[in-house]
Amino acid sequence: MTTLSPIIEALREANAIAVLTGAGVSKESGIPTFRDAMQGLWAKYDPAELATPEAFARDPEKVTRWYDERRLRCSAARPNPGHRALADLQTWCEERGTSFTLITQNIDRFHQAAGSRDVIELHGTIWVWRCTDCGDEQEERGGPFERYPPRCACGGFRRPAVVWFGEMLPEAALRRAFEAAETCDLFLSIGTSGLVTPAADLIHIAHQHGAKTVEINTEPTPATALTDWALHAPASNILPELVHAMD
Ligand code: BJW
Ligand code: ZN
Repeated sequence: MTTLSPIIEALREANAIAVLTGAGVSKESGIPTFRDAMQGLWAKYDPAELATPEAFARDPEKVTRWYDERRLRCSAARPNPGHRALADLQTWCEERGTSFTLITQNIDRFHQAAGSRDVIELHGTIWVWRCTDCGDEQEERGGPFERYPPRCACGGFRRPAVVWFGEMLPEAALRRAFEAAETCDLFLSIGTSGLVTPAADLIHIAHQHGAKTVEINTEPTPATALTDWALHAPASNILPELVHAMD
């Protein structure tokens, strides 16, 4: 396993840093990763079969109950030291005039709660629910819904404003993410399995454009082979160590 010192040096020397995060970053906040999410009553389902427009059309009650359970779990959870270290890294970059872009696939908004600014959300957020008839969006921070699916004032069903399989990612977010991957000189991929595109393409794009790449994950991933440095450890341990060693 790589030691921290070459990565610290690369962070210090970079002019533009881009970071992509996935579910592993929120794991130590008590949020199961996407592939761990099927617990209790949900154990018999495949997450890829609930996170689709087809599943919602077939059984909107089941799909919205699953998402609401996850929303309430996020309500009870807090950002962890890994999220806070990334917010500190952004501040460190701003003070030195280094460009910093945080791109996340997570829908929990823990990066923002930890103090990160201008986060690019590729897969939307579980806190906003959109009417499938009139498009009205509402932030939902309260307790469980009264009925499933929740209804809009117009009578339409509300769904979480997340991106399901087969749906397009928000255009502006995706454009900014590609631009950051193309122009950075250091790309960090943290806590993501690298199985879901187009997010999984970003590290390859950064690599093709000459950026150095770092992976932080408890397990190797398909992207490990192309990374310059791989740290196989929990993000909530390694990120504070890495960022605080830079002071
Ligand atoms: C730790 C740790 C610790 C643990 N510290 N690490 C064939 C047919 C149809 C479509 C496709 C197809 N082939 C490809 C596609 C495209 C499809 C896709 O990629 N499918 C693959 C599964 C094959 N992508 C899409 O459909 C996207 N849209 C799109 O491409 O539009 C154009 C298009 C349309 C139609 C056809 C073709 C193209 C949309 C993707 C949307 C993904 N949405 C989800 C659900 C969001 C809402 C929700 O949460 O329910 O986003 S899926 C899910 O995966 C979620 C995540 O953001 C995303 C990524 O997961 P992530 O974050 O990597 O988590 P995990 O759980 O996979 O991994 C956790 C990692 O953490 C692991 O590596 C652990 O080791 C590690 N870890 N603890 C550090 N403590
Ligand atoms: Zn409506």
